[in-house]
Amino acid sequence: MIDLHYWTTPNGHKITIFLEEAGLPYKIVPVNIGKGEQFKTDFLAVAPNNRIPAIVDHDPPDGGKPISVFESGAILFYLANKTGKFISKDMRQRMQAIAWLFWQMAGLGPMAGQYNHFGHYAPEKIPYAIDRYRNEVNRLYGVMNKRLADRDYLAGEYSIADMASYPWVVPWERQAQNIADFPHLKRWLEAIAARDAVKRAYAKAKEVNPNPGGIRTPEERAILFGQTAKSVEQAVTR
Ligand SMILES: N[C@@H](CCC(=O)N[C@@H](CS)C(=O)NCC(=O)O)C(=O)O
Repeated sequence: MIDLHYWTTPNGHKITIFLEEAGLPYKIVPVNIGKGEQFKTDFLAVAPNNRIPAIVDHDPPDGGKPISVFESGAILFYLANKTGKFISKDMRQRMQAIAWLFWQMAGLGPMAGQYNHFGHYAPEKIPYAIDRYRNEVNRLYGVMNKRLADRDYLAGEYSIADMASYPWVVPWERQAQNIADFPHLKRWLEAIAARDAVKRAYAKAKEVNPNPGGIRTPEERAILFGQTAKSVEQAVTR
């Protein structure tokens, strides 16, 4: 059994998609990040960066004691290795999936996250920051669109690279992008959306958090946008 420490955000969806696709048994441990549950001692023991997602696999492939993994890219890589699914055994293909997984983790996720912050949450509208991140997300969409012009999925076959990127393209409107400008990306998005496992993953999110929709209250803002080294220090001594 796998415990999935999870909240209903793009990085969380990556892992429910994998688990549903692979048919692995899992139990969701909700971590409501708007309420500050990411600072609870039990969660920090598996996720020292106070960010979801994280997993604890009670049945690891080496037969040893439970293993915990944080960082969504590392979790996808771990699960792909554990199951032998959604990553090719062929070295060249495998490296494509890994490169695109890293690309999502280092590029699309952080840039779209920063756009979200400056475009939707920052108390002042700073045109330079908004333009910078909207343009960078636009460029990254262009990179994916070009990549998908002559192949179905980012690494050729459907893989963990697609599972990492898909939840970050679903909210394209909120990222001030127009999916119609990216026809290959649009086709890819629709193909993944049509998968039963992906539908199940998003349905699971609704069960866990029937009222999603971002950061609304001053308390939520303080928890999510007021973090410094002190937040981490205080959390471990709680
Ligand atoms: N690089 C991390 C990023 C995870 C991340 O940013 N998670 C957000 C939700 S999508 C979170 O837990 N935020 C809690 C917080 O900011 O305190 C990963 O991919 O796992």
